Amino acid sequence: MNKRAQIDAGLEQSAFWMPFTANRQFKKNPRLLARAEGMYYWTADGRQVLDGQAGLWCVNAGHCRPKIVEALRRQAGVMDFAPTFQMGHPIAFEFAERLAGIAPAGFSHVFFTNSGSESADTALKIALAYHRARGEGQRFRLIGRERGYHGVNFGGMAVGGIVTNRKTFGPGVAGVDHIRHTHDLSRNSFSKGQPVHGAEFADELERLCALHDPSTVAAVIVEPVAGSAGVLVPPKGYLERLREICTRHGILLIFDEVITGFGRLGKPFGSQRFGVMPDLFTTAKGMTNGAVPMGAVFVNESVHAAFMQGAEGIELFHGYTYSGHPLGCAAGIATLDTYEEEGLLTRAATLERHFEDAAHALRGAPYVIDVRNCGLMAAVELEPRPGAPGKRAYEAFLKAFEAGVLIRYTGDTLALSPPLIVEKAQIDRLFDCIREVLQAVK
Ligand code: PXG
Repeated sequence: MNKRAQIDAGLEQSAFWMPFTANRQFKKNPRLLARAEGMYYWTADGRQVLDGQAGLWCVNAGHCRPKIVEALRRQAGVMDFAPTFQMGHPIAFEFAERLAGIAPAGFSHVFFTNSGSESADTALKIALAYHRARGEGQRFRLIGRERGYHGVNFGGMAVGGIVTNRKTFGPGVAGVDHIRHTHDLSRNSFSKGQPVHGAEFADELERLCALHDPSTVAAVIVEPVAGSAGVLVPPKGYLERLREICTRHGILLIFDEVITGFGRLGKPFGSQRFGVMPDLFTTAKGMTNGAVPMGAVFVNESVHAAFMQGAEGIELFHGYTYSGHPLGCAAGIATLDTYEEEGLLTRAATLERHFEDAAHALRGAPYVIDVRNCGLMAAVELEPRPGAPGKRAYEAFLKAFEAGVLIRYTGDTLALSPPLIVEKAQIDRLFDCIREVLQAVK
């Protein structure tokens, strides 16, 4: 069956096993996007849809930006692929240099991956290998956080803390533990920006260090703002305290900046927004504006230096066929050009107040039990429908889509993360649409 005929006939027999999707439900009633430009998608049947989630938290400069499209076209005709194992090609070096150039001071090197999941697993492996290189191979424990999301590969799944993503896949990686999440509705609901209460949740790390002995702990990984779990903003003082405990015990602190990187919080990276520096951080998504799957792990000079000692030879037995892929690098360089020309890595800061006011104006709307925000990320948490958790948010998502607005939902939380080119009127439309939709859901 050709594509058009299959779409006309419905997708129920389609070969595509869709990720993180209720396949049978979706295929009975598909929602197909066919085209995109700037702040908008167009559906296969020609409706315009405002993108309130930057694709999947990745299209930070908006869709189909001319420079990126042109760079991809050009590179595809010049060199499609070249190995980066024992060989090199110039734009991989150029892109790494450009990335280091916008990173916080001291982050001198990047390791290329193809996704956020690969970045998470790469960062964890670098952390383990780092300690071993320094004669501390007994540091094998990895600590994550409840409700954390670090992708779906074994390492990231193990340190992640979203139950549904873990429960079906066996015991996972040995030596992993978790600190508690920072969500505290009873004390912090309707916080604007960083909540006031909860810095003490970081002390759980101290408790785990006492339990396992700190000399066995290699790394702690957290998202500066937890995205997938529903935009959980770190309480004031919390990240500082994590940093202090890690430093005191010689534990590496990894920030997962797959969502918070590339301008989402009003600075190039979340660490800069919060003024707390990790030792390594992971990125993907906005790195190529979502145009090519690509990620990177940034490491600071002292972590990198630990590998560059001793006899010469392969310093890290790790890498992917597509690490530093020419198309990804071309798209990435054009993405950074676009970000820089349009000031997008800091634009969220200038819109944050408007976005915050628009989000918090939903306080008092039906079912809204919390609104939280940071940079151009916001969440509207709904009271779950009794006996049917998640259903209300799902219905809100469907109705918003019918009304021409694309928003994410996770559990009973609606999440907003528009492209960073968003205009104030479009921010208003996003939240107005949610208000209307909430009047209509049951
Ligand atoms: N770390 C973080 C913090 C992420 O948000 C990943 C790692 C994994 O990235 P890849 O590229 O392997 O998918 C992510 C991905 C959502 C949603 O709306 C979030 C992500 C992916 C899909 C949906 O909750 N984040």
